[in-house]
Amino acid sequence: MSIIDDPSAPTARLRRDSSVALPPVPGAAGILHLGLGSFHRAHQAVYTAAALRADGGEWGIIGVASRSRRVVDALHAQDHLYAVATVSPDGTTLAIPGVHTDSYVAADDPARVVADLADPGIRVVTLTVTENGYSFSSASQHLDVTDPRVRADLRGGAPTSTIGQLARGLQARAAAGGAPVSILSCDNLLSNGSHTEKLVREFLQELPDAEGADVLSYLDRAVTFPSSMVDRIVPSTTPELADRVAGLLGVRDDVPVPAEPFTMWAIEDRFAGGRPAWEAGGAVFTDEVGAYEQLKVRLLNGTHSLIAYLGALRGVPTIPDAIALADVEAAAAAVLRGEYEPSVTAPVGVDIEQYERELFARWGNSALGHRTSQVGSDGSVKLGQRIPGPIAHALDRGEFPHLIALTVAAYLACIAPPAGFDPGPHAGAMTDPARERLTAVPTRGGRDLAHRAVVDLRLFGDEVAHRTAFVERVGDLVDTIVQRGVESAISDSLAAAGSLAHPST
Ligand code: CS2
Repeated sequence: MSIIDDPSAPTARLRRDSSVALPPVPGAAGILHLGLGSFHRAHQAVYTAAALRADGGEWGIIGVASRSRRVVDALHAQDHLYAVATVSPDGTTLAIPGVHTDSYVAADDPARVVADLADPGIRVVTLTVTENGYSFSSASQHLDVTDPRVRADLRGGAPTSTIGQLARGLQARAAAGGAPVSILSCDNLLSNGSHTEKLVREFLQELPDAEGADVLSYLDRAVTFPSSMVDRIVPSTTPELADRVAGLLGVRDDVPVPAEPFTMWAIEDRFAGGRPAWEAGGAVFTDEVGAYEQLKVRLLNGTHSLIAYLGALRGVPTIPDAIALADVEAAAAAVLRGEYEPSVTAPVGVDIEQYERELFARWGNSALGHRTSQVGSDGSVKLGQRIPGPIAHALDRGEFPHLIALTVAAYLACIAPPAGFDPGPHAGAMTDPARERLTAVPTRGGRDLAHRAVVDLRLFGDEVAHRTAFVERVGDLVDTIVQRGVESAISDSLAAAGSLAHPST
């Protein structure tokens, strides 16, 4: 029975005057956050709550959603309170971070984003806008100045792209006195700080000198872009979770966030205008963020992509369902240990073997219900972060990354299925910004499709485009998936990689 039909279900909303244990009202906002999705609310918000408990300070968060009103409306109706539900097979525990002071939708009030960025009270700007939110062209490896939103932002008016918002906001901040500020990317990108800085600078360099030059020298003086590695599996919220949370809280929360127990945040400690004591929540401040990012983006995210595409093609809805299939688990173990691990150097104090064991337990968290379609979405931008380094690393050592080739083939079979091939509903539910470009012209066979994706569209950058044997292998594996089924493609790849069909976990 849904709670809506249950007469004993709570109808009052979670609010400051609810009789549940609540954190104190946060101090004034010192953080502006772009991307008010579930991940931010289950990750940074939780660390910020711990920092405020331990150290106080004016580090409340103003949350900005790009277009969707759902979360913003609910937060306004709930005094900006919501629950984070930590979900595992052992049960569900709730925490209410209560760190947001305000929220709004950028599309409704684009000028306010610029004004908030210029406000000297804001000293840290954080981003979770996904890999797809940076207007980065994998083909040119620069800011995508052909993107209509970037072009409009360059012409003037209130900006709508994230990079445009940051650049125009920093321009306004420089003009308003130039208070120091840090921009902290919390997305799964390698070197996410310098990546963001490069794109913001490229935007400013496109402006006429009179407009851009002062801002660039302000950036040199008073703005930093630390890198950070973020990690916590956060699936989409479901009505079932909202029911469970209402049952536990005794009041209704329309926007609870489910998350796994594991959480990690490694941050470069370069903050121009101060920062919250996030270490109180367990964040690690380190000079080795690059090593943490590589470890996470390759071992966790790269393998996650393979599990998602193979799982979807095998017809299963969730990551735990997928990893429970023996051949998918074997493929995950083979790509993780044989193709990703050799390409990374573990940060000091991180035990790779333990990290890997934990990964299998995390993917297997059946209570979480993380969907294959969610992890498989936006593969064209996600894989560009996850696979190029490991492909080059393997090929340059005379080895062949068979399971990474399978990842790309399975991705293509899901997103651009060749005529007559039905990849199933979970692949159909995946969204991807390259779907149209991939399917605009009919392709003749797997090699043609692989060539279009990797060489013509440069989805994974220049380096991979020149690895002809890799591109051909991807194409052949697409043909195998289409003609003989994904199970055959998995067993061929495992055999070629010299792995057993049984995982060694
Ligand atoms: C996932 C990530 O959707 C995806 O591509 O690989 O969102 C993953 O769950 C997180 O990065 C875990 O920290």
